[in-house]
Amino acid sequence: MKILSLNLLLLFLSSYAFSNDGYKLWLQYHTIENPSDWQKESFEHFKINGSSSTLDIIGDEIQKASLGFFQKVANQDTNNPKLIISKFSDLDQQKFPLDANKITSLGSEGFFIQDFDAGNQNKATIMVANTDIGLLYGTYHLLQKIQKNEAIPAEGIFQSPKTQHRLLNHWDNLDRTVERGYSGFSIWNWHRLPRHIDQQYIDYARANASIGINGTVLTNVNANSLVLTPEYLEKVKALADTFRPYGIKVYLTARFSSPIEIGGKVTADPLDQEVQDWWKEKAKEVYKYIPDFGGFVVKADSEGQPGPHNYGRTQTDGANMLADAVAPFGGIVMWRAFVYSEKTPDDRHKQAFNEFKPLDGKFRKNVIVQVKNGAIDFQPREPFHPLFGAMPKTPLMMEFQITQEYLGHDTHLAFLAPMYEEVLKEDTYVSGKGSEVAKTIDGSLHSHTLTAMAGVANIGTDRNWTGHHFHQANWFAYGRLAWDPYEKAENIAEDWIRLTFSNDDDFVNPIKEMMLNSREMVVNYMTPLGLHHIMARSHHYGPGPWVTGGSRADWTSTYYHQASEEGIGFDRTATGSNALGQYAMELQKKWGDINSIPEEHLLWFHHVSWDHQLKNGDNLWNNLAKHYQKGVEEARKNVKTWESMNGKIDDERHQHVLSFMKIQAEEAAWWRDACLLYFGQFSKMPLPEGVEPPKHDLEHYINYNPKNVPGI
Ligand code: BDP
Repeated sequence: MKILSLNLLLLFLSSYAFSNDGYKLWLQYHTIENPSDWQKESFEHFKINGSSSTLDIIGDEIQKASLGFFQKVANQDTNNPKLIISKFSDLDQQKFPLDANKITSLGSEGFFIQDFDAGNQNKATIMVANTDIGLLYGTYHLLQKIQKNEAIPAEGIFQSPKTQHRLLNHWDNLDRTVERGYSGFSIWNWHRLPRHIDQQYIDYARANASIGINGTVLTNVNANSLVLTPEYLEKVKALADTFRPYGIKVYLTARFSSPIEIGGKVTADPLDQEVQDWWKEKAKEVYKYIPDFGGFVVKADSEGQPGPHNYGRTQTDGANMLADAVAPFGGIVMWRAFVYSEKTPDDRHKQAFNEFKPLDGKFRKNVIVQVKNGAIDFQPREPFHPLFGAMPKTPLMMEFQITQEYLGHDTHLAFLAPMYEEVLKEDTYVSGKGSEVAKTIDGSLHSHTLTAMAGVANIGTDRNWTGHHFHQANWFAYGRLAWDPYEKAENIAEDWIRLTFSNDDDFVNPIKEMMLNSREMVVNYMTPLGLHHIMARSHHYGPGPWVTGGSRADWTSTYYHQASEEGIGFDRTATGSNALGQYAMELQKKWGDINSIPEEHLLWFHHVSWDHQLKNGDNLWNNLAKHYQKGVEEARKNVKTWESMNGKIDDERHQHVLSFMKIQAEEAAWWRDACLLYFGQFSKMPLPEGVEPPKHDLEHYINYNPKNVPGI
């Protein structure tokens, strides 16, 4: 009997060890082999000064971590604590004298952790902050350090976020579909709210807090004014109350025509007094429900959304009206610069710049202009948006897309930190050399105090949140870069792997390399050498270089690649649309010259003949074909690498990722074959050696159209 139960126990333990659905994200708290005395002691004797719901969360987190790390229950020890977590104001400063100025400079979200030795009695690790939320961030930081088996450096850890508002943007609709969402439905169950608070809301807040995200925009930028009605504000309040102890504020998208749709007004003209008053009253109402409501995000005059243009007004007229409404309550307005129209007869690349640059300095103090990383639309690679170097008098925030609308949706592994990093590091030259985009985002370049970053979320009801297990890393990476836009993609990848999977270097190193190369791999098999927007129509999944015609030229592929027998690429130099003229002279010179432009941007800015010789001495067509082939080979290699990791992590996640990687390898070939067949009609050149011939003819690929692709 005893033997049987022991066997059962072993069976249970082994199936537990080999199954992991990924729900716990990077908060696995897996067992630490050979923990140090310090690690164990801190958990056996910790003390939290004060009481609040946030401090309770800290206590719970330490318990969870202790059980996971050491299979031990952690204990509060008020007499002889080895880990003291305290607001500075609650710390016994006689025992632990700290530099008050230094602590003040942590601000409201920073933390300080140091091993402190003031004689035998007072040896302890101290974590201090000015607020409970600072302590929560400190706790997650410390627990992550422990999980990674890292020691606290002698000088301590002194951290505070470099941007003020670090937000997820959910493109979630009230019916729970998610625009460009590939991981199930929206996690906001509006129908059950406000009476049912799902555990997932709490887990969501916890995950975000653990990487420093402090705001969430609950609703789609293609907005529904219904969310501003009392019925929905009740629901929004329930979410805000749930998130508050985790330091997360709630924001909503404001549909510009709301005064008409839910206010009974005849106009939404921003200069109309009644409309202005309506928004002021609406803001007052929202703040009654949610006193710390963050503010509004607005998509106006873009892709059919209403906006100030409907009334012949400017983007400033619209933004400032909303800003005035939320200002008395400390709210902000994030006004999107993603404004373009098929009726404007100019390169789509140029339109936002042309519209916003003249408005520099004309926005209210609580407005920040939200700019996508590139001028077109979240492509696998885009040059940075020229607005980042053009509006010194206006706070600008970065909008990254975490969900992979144009990078293979949920099944294609693409670690996005290198892409984010690439843009943040670019020099705009707006204030001379050294004007990196990151310095605009953290406000340091033009001394702005209102700073922010937004990431379009990739989260849904899938058990592992993000579809592909590795796409959790993109949520994680986004949070880390919003906290510190100067962070290195490499460190982020390594941390994520260690926290999520394993500390085994034989796993960490090859997988880190795979992750760091993955975005470039996707560029190779989708849009090498500066190609862009050649995805299938509407759902953007799979290749569609043949997409042409229809209601809008700027939603077709032929508009962007301009392929003909003469060559390929969009001429954005002075001989073409001159979008290049929107960048600094230094860049105009470098990028304007076909021989000095980095090849990764070549076809973005130049129309290039097929036989043009690139730096490696080979012609454009051969280079293009080889990029496609390389991408396919890398995707196949990843399958092998991942297979060789069998047994190093739990089977469940291993199998899940493996099947996705096989899809990716297959579809990389789909991309290569379709694009090379299509472009080959124009180049009329044979495939170079080493590039596999396509499996089917072009017709086959044109006719292949996957049905019911999610996320539209
Ligand atoms: C594009 C998407 C579209 C979004 C739009 C936006 O295709 O679904 O609504 O961006 O950012 O990438 O407003």
